[in-house]
Amino acid sequence: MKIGITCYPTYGGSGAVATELGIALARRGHEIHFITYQQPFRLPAFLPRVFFHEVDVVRYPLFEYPPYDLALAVRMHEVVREHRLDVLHAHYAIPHATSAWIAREMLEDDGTGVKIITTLHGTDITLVGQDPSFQRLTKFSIERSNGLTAVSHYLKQETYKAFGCTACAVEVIHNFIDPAVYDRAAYRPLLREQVADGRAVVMHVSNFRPVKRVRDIVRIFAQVQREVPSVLVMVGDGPERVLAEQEARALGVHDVTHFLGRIDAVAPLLASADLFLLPSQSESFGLSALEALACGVPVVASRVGGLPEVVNDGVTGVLCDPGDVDAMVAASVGILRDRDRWQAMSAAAAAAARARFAESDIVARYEAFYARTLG
Ligand code: GMT
Repeated sequence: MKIGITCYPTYGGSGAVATELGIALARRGHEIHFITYQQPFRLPAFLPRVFFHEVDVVRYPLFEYPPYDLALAVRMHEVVREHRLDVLHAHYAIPHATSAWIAREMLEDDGTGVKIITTLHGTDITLVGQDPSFQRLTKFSIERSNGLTAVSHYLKQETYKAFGCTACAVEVIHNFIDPAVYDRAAYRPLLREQVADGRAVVMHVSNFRPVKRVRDIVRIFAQVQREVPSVLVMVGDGPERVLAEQEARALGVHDVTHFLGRIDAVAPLLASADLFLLPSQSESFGLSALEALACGVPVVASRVGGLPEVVNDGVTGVLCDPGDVDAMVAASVGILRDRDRWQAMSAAAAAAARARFAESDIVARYEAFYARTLG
């Protein structure tokens, strides 16, 4: 098949999933065309059967807000025509599904028959997409897609609840990991050797948006390190990084908290971690939690959204109410202090990630979904 993929190319779970899906599909013989404003962050420079088409947005004095969604639609239209794409796969509804719809309308007389598949990732449904300025357009774009997938059962239900499009068949296809990449045994524990000095490594990876509750992470860690000698490693960057740094100083743990900034390849870091914290306010799936589990890292997270579909409470990690810092401290200390429990959880985490979220199984489900949508 010839598949166009549009996603947010910068740091974030939906861009990571879209890119890794494209790479895996190309490995299986499909031709993949990424259409976006920047080379996706997890896309290496050259791969056979993988192409990148940059969307250029013209700057014009009248355009206080340059219309990216229109430029994207035009680029999609061009790429579909030139490369005879079968599928346009939009990751994150706003504005990608809308631009795909415009492109398909423009192609109506060309006989290309391109189909639009939209994958709903999270805040496109739970937050931004429901804003009154977007709600009707999100609903319209969802309803006009030829195929819809959601990354969790929770998100599928939220889609029906928020948009009432019960006539849409939303297929749940969970996110995935490559077991060869997210493998604790594959990496030398450099981080452990260089920063931990015999202490436990507590880790968080995200884009530091308010929904991640990054200050809670520092608060949890500040109490945990009093009970278990440990260091906190914060990977990523975003609007609340400064607040997290301030919190670390205020709580006197800045010397044992390491902010590493944005790092593309997180698996080698996760392979050094003893515990992963994800105390988000909402999370439709929690790709970073899955990546941690696959590396044998038990996860302490919020019992929200799709996280219970990823973390098996009491077996591969512990789920607590969002904002319940004390419960998360108790859960973290309980895991880190008991070596036998940690070993059991770590092994269960790596095994569950492989059994339920292996790349080969999930990518095959996308292939089958494309084939069904194309009829
Ligand atoms: O929906 C978002 O907020 C953005 C998106 C992203 O690009 O990071 O995150 C969502 O998609 C990820 C990949 O499917 C999921 O793992 C995240 O849980 C989800 N984020 C939220 O629901 C807050």
